[in-house]
Amino acid sequence: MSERIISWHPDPSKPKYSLPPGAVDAHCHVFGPQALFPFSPKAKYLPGDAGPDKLFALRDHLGFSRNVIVQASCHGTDNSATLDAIAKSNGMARGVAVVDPDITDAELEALHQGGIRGIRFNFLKRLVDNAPKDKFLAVAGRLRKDWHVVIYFEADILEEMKNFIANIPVPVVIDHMGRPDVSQGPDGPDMTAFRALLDSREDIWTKVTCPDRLDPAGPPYADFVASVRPLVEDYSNRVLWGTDWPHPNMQDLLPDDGGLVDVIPQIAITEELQQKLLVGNPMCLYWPEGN
Ligand code: 0GY
Repeated sequence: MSERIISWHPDPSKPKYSLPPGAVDAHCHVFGPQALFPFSPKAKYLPGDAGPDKLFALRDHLGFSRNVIVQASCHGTDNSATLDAIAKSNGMARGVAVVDPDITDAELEALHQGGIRGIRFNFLKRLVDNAPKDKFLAVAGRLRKDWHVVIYFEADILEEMKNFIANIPVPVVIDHMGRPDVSQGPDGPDMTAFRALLDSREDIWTKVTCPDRLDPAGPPYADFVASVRPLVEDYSNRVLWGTDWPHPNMQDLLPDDGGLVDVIPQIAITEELQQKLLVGNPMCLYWPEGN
């Protein structure tokens, strides 16, 4: 693996939709820069540099106020790049780490001081070599009660995730709704199973993100909108939104971030829903102390 992949749009459009003041991009990443923060030897992709300067320029271009930076798999369990970006944000970024389950309590506390508020368990075989549920549960049991766990899995393993999720002792955030097949529609088997999971605990949140990944038909992402709008309405206090910039592994599509923002008013059709999705809900999880 030597070629460094560029997966983000070179010139994203300005969204037509105006984000509410204080809007949080609650799912984004940084890559490197490699010279300062080398990628993991176990990385499954080797991206170009997409550091905090580029992330914060995009934040301002789109009209967001804050970022939640999720440690990407290409950096393994070394969270230095994520922590560096948070440190450069003037308090306007917080993060989600990926940790070795043997991490010490002191190291977890240091992550908290660095702005981390949760850890991510990634179950995608194309991104990680293994996902040991027993070790994940053990470390989840040692987290601060004001942290949460972010879980990334695909719809085909939802059933086998249920017991694991039921045993996590802190709130749970599911990335990209567990990647349903949105072409099945809002009442299809994938969305029905995902709703049942949300109904199993009141503290399961989800990111209603990634029309670009979930709807291969592309803009205007009609299947994504039809499937996700009812979810936003029925679980309005538990949904989050993010750009997913710099869009790991999306080099064949280069999603236009402005176009992605313009999907928001189609899935959250009232100002009240938009306020919860973009401000109230992410602030509750990541800045519970307020502004
Ligand atoms: C995402 C999706 C992907 C990648 C990662 O950590 C990662 O590398 O999460 C993916 O390839 O689907 O949410 O960023």
